[in-house]
This record gives sequence, C-alpha cells and structure tokens, in this order.
Amino acid sequence: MPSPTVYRSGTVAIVGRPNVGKSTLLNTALRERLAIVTSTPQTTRDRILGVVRHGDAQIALIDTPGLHRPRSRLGRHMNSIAREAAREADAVIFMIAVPSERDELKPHPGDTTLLEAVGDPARVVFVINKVDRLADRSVLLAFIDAWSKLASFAAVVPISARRHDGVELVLGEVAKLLPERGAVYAEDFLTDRPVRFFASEFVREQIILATRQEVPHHVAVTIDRFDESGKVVHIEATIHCAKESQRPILLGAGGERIKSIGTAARRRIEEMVERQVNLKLWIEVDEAWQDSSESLGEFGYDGSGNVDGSDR
Ligand SMILES: Nc1nc2c(ncn2[C@@H]2O[C@H](COP(=O)(O)OP(=O)(O)O)[C@@H](O)[C@H]2O)c(=O)[nH]1
Ligand SMILES: [Mg+2]
Repeated sequence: MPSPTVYRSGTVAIVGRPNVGKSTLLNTALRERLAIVTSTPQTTRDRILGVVRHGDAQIALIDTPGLHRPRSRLGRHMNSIAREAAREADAVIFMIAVPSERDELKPHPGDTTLLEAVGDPARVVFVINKVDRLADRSVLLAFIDAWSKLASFAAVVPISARRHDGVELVLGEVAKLLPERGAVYAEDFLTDRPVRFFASEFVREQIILATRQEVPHHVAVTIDRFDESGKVVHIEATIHCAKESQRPILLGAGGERIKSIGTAARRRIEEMVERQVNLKLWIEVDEAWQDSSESLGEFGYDGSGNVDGSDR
C-alpha cells in the first residue's frame, strides 16, 4: 500500500543552554533512546538528527550541544554546531527549563543572547521544560509572561519531556512552521548517524555516569574496531582522557569501574543493534586533547562526523 503523502517536512533545531532537556526531548519525540542523557552539563557534543512523523509532517529534529561559555576549543566547536544548526533549520525549538525558585524568574542572560542569535522569533517554538518540578503553577504563568515580553514566538509550550507530557503539542506546533514539500527522508529513516557513532556515545554516557567532576569533560571515545560480519558484533573502543591522573579514576579499584562501564555500555549497544555485542575498552592519555585541533579532528569533533580513532 502506498504511504500517505507527507505535506510538510523540514529540519527543526533544538537549542538551549546545557541541561535543559534537549536530548530528552529528542528521545521522547522519537520514542527511541538515541541521544545520551545525563545530569552533567555538556553531555551532548555533536548534532544528532532524528526523524519523526507527526500527522502529515515529517520532522527532522536536530539535537545540539547546549550553548555555554566555552573554556576550550571543543567548547567553542560545540557552540558553533548549535548556532549553525539554528541558522540552517526551517524552524527552531528554543528550550529552557522552569526556574525552581521565584527569584529566578528573570530570563537568564545566556538565554537572551541565544535568542538574539536564533533570529526571527516567528519561526521559533518556545518550550518550557521540566514543569513537573513546579509545585506552584503561578510561577509558570509569571515566567511565560516575562518571556512573552521579550519576543513574539510562534508558540509557547510548557512540557515535561521526562514524563512525555506536552511533547506531541510541540511537534504539532513545529509542523506548522515547516515548508510544504514532500518527504525528504524514507519512511523508516531514523537518524543520519551510524551505529558506531552511538556505540562511542553509549560508552561516553556510562563514563559520565560513573565518574564525576571534571573527568566527563575530559573524555572522548573512539571506535577502533567495529565488526558486525559475524553473529556477535565485535567492538573495540579507546577512551581518551586528558591527564595521567584520570586513568586510575576510569579504571577504579582492581579495574572494577571500567568493567561496569563496559557492561552497561554493551547493554545499551545491544539494545540498539538487537544482537549480542562483545565490547573491549582501552584507555589512552592524550594531554589537553580538547584544545588540539588535530585531536578534535581525530575524535570526530570537527564536523566531519567521523568517530574512528584512526584509519586502523
Ligand atoms: N524533572 C525533569 N527533569 C528532566 C526533564 N527533561 C530532562 N530532565 C533531566 O535533565 C537532565 C538533562 O537532560 P538532557 O536531556 O541531557 O539535557 P540537555 O543537556 O539539554 O540535552 C537529565 O538529568 C534529565 O533526566 C523533565 O521534563 N523534568
Ligand atoms: Mg543534550
């Protein structure tokens, strides 16, 4: 049976400061745990595209790194990815999280700067996430009021991405902003990233969850071997950290930590490939890689989307 015609399609960049819930929204909208989510800011380093069908529309959502004050070349690269995605997209989801206290009602300067960078608010759906945190709904109204004075958005939608609450409303609003044209992606197209990209991300996710403080920001993961020719998928990955002192933290006592990182990441990868996975992890120290353009390129943070550690 031919699939029904898609009348609207286009790209929608999800932008906002770190930790507001952009990646959670992507995953919820796609009903797929694609993007990695943690409570640590700057978890997302790359743009990740995920395509979702909503009514007559095909929406290509682009998750982006949170805009922040960069402290390294990597940070600057992450910011430029987000700005570029917002510029090039047909529409923008501009996301903030509800303030937890009344005195935070004033828009954050980081948000107002970002709003200016995004441009015409008529193509922006303003999404207020984490409303589940609010005990007092009047705070939300006051917040919406403060923001509505700043710009006239195409729509304002309060949601709880974590609870799947309001996500369909967001998709409905962005669909209205997309140009009328046929489907750009095939019906079953989910993402433009290869499985090996997600394999490296899932390892990084477990490192962020298992280590604290500065370690997550100093770690990159490359895939040295990805062999799916047999029944079992064989993957070898290298964890690159920036200091020799981070190696024992990653290893843990008797290698316990790296072992549990590997087990959890392997389960996530198996969930995605729906096959048994054999995952081997290595640790390497690359001093100050976040400021080396060579290392950034090698680790795939140069816009090439390449996640191979080398051409091994
Ligand atoms: N309470 C609450 N937490 C959320 C919600 N959405 C996301 N989070 C949490 O906020 C943190 C950051 O989420 P993430 O999606 O990684 O944010 P990103 O940095 O903007 O991509 C994670 O701990 C999420 O579980 C929500 O609707 N409510
Ligand atoms: Mg994210």
